[in-house]
Parts: sequence; C-alpha cells; structure tokens
Amino acid sequence: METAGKVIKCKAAVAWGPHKPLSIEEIEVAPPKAHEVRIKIVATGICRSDDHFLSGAITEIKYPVILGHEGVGIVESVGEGVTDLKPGDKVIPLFVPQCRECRCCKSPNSNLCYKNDVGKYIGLMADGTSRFTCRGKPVYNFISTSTFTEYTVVDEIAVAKIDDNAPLDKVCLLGCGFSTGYGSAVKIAQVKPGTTCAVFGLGGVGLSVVIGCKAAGASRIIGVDLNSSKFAKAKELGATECVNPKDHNEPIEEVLAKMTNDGVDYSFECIGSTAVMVSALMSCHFGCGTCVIVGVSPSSAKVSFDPLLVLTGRTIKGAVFGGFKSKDEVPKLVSDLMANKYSVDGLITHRLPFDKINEGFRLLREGISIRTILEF
Ligand code: COD
Ligand code: ZN
Repeated sequence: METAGKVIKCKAAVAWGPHKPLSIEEIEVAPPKAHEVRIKIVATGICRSDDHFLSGAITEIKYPVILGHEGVGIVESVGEGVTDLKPGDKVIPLFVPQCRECRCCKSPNSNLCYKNDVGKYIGLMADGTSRFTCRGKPVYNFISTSTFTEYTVVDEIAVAKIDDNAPLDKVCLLGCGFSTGYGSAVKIAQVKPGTTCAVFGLGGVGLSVVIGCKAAGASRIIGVDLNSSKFAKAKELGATECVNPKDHNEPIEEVLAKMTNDGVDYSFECIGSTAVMVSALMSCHFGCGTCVIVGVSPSSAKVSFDPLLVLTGRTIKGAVFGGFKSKDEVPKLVSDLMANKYSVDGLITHRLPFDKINEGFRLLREGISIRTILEF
C-alpha cells in the first residue's frame, strides 16, 4: 500500500483524562516496527470496561490514551519479521495476546499470556514506546489494542487473522463482550445439559453468558438485574426467568435458593460489584455449585466471604476473555458465527458513525444500549 512505511495522519477519539468527554482529534500513527502490525479499523464496539477508565473507576491508566478494545479491521502494513499476516487481511485485535511461549500460553488451563497489559496498563508497545502522537505529545495505547482510531498499531501476538468473508459489522463483538461471556459459560463453567444457571448483570457480557448457557443445554437460565428493562432481551436470547432484586425484601441469594431447590448449579457475576460477587457465590448450591467471576471491579476493591461457603463444596473461579486462547480461538469463533452456530445480532442495539462516540457512551451509561457499534 502507498501508505506503508509512512506516518499516517488520521482521526481518533483521544481521552485526555478521566471524567472528560472523548475528543475527536487528528493524530499521527507511526509505521509498524519489527513484529508489529498497522491496522485500519473498520468497526468497534463500546464496552463497559472502556467506561471504567473514562469514569475513573479504574485509576492506574495513563493519559492521554486511545481507548477501545472491541474492534475489527484490515491490515494496512506489517513490520519486519511478521510472517502470518499481510496487507488486506481481516483481523481482530486481541486485548489478551497469545505469545505461545510463556507458562500461561504453554498451559492448556490458562489464556492469560504473560505479555498482557490488563491490570498493568503500561500502555506501550512491547518495545516500550508508543506509535501514536497528538498535538506533539505521545499518546498511550490501551490493553494492547486501541480501537477508537482509524488506524492503530499492535504487536503481532495481539492480533488474529479471521475469515476473509467475515461480517465485519458484527464480528468486532468477538474482540471482547461476546467472547468473554460465551466462554465463561462454555469453557470456564463448562455448563452441562439440564442444569440451572443464574446470570447477574444483563449487559452485553451477561447476555453473552446467557447465549453460552443456552448453547450448552442448560434447562433453566435465571437473569438477575436491577434494571427490569433488560429482561425482554434476556428472554429473547435464552433466559427462562428473570428476577429484579428490588422486587424482593429478602436477599437475592435466598430468592434464588427458594426457586431452585437450594441453589443454582452455576452463577455468573457480570457486573464488577464485590457485593454481587458474594451474592453470586451464595446463590450457587452449597455442595456442588460453581460461581464464575466475570466482571472487573474498581481499583483496590476487595471481596470478603465466609470460608465455609467454599469449604462445603462450592467452587469459585474466574477468567478474562472467557478463557479463550485468543490468537488460536478467535478465528474459530468467527467461523462458528459464520456457520450460524450462534448469533450476536441480539447484542447490537445501536450503530453510530465514529464521530458520535460520546453519544455511544451516554447510551451505555444510561442503560439504554447493550452494544453500540461505531463505524468509520
Ligand atoms: N445487581 C444486579 N444487576 C446490576 C447491579 C446489581 N447490583 N448493578 C448493575 N447491574 C446491571 C446493570 O443494570 C446492567 O444491566 C448490568 O448489570 C451491567 O451491564 P453493562 O452493560 O453495564 O456492562 P457490560 O455487560 O458491557 O460489561 C460487563 C462488565 C460489567 C462485566 C465489565 O466489567 C466488563 O466489560 N468486563 C469484561 C471483562 C474483561 O476482561 N475486560 C477486560 C478489559 S479491562
Ligand atoms: Zn504468552
């Protein structure tokens, strides 16, 4: 491509600090160095985790930064040494990379590559520098991805090539929300046919857990949310019942225990609230229940619970990105979508041009949208 090797000037949504709207700016994107890939982003979803940083709930991040981690795009150029990607390839950036060399990557039981930036928030490429500048200042990247920009640069371990015919206006959701929820059900909990599940939080991630529980053959899927306007969509996607804790005087775990002969087989926390994490743990059966923590809680939050809760036989576990080994498994998730093994259509409630990104955040904060997809 004629832009290869050159600095590209393009549009991006820059976060200059917490509690401020994103600012649409012209930025410069440097060419990819060795083992890096420059991508033209085609579509990106707005995820609650992006808002955790903008709203100041997670404080470790450095500014200015280009947020966004649920995107899809087309390779513009590749740096030296990149052998598995070429210009024109359709790709999904990966906020959990897969280096295939570290202890996690070599273990069949982990997907949390040592080279991930989730929780560390260093915000730089593997070589310790940035490819973005704006108004003469370097701009940090966000969890190995940065998709709120027309062009981004990622390390080759943080990008997966997907099918040439993949529907790009949908598969961006596989970069975070869908895969995180779906994998939490099918891969982390390993929901079995005929079982009972409770899903706390019916946002994009929780609804994807519902889709996963249904695909796994659960016979009861109970949605739990403080916002009853989420229930219709949850039922459309597979929830068999929905409960609003506000409609009950007793704690939600007692309501669920009564409904399910002493507790559900699997509970999922998809909110990021430490109080709900304990409720979710108490809601699963004392002898054979499993609780999966999916939500990301605010910085420095701690959970405390009675150890008897697990001593009697409950299991508590968690995973990022649904436990999927990103570079290996995202292409398969895309193929499964194309083969109609599942659908993400129900998660997409809004589409907006990229410039309307702040409107997209408003829809998420006000509980109006599940996923807004921004198109460039
Ligand atoms: N009880 C019941 N429901 C509640 C409560 C409560 N106390 N509080 C909020 N809710 C409901 C809200 O009404 C809403 O419907 C839902 O919970 C949350 O949905 P959203 O739309 O705000 O959030 P999602 O589904 O987009 O985001 C999911 C998480 C909140 C889990 C968020 O932490 C996340 O995106 N996690 C992704 C996991 C990850 O690994 N991210 C890494 C990047 S940092
Ligand atoms: Zn690794």
